[in-house]
Amino acid sequence: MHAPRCPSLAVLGVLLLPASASAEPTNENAVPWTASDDVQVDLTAYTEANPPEMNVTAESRPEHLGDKIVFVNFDGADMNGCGNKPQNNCSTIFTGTVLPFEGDAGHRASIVQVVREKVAPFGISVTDTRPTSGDYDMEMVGAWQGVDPGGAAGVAPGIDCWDSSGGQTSFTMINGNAEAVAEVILQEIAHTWGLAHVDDMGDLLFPTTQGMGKVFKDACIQIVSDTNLTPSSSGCSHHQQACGSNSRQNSYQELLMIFGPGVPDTTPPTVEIVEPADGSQFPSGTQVDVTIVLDDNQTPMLFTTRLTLEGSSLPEPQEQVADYAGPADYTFGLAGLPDGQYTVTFEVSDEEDN
Ligand SMILES: [Ca+2]
Ligand SMILES: [Ca+2]
Ligand SMILES: [Zn+2]
Repeated sequence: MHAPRCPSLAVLGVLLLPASASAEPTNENAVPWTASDDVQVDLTAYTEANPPEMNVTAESRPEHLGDKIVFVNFDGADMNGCGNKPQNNCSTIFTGTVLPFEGDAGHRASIVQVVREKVAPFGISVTDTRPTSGDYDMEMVGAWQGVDPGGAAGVAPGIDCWDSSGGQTSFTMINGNAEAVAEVILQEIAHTWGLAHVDDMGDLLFPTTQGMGKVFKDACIQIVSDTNLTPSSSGCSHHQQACGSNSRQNSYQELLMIFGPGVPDTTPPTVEIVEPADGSQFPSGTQVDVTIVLDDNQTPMLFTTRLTLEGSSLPEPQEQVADYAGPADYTFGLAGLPDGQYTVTFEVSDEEDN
């Protein structure tokens, strides 16, 4: 069970009234309710078959946690051969249409969460919303319309020593689990920061998709020129500074040199119950639709949400914990409740347990 240290909270009181006057109060409480020993609380909204309705709130983000902004573009774009700057969807690699990523909001947020975790030590922030100004990298994540990428999982315009060219466009063409997609994103974008391929399956710069749980390793590793792992060297002086050699790379230390240390997200998320109003009363047997708005300083965000339903008709509070992508609003249908007075509480935490 997930227990947020400092959760954001929203509380709602709801009253279900009996349809007729025949319902007898069974205790001395002034609130009429029907007691039962086999209370069934049907939180249908929390089952996988009945996911809550989601409405994404599109706002201009992000808060800039680090100076380097990575924009993960899942929405597709028509690419133009105008260089490699993201601002006008420029790319010298591909000038066709990148299709929208075939993955829902939850999958997209899970991918970004993995990318965020792996760049957390460095001054880099990650968003799925295009910045309205300033310099940023753009990773196009999606299939190329009508083009077979020839087995390539991703592609970048080249090795940009010290990220001296600033923001650039690169591509991830595969789909799969969040870890697999995130690792391709990170390798392509790391090339546009100056990192070369290395001979270590545990490093994100290993030249194939073999291996899992890769990180930017804090170790000097042999640079290689191809997937046959042919030893090589690179002209970027950050290799020399980190490892005293042009033929070895310390991915972790070199990113720290280029971007500085990470800036943690300390801004807690917010949750607000917008429907129904506190103290609302409903006819007996009504499904009560509860709509919440989840928001955070970062987007996308995987929110961990805890719903608690307490009521005089329930032998004990009902509790459900689940993850939802946002910022967005969700509607939960509370159905099958006996008459009574209920309190619905939502607690929410962000990816950093704020
Ligand atoms: Ca660059
Ligand atoms: Ca936050
Ligand atoms: Zn590569």
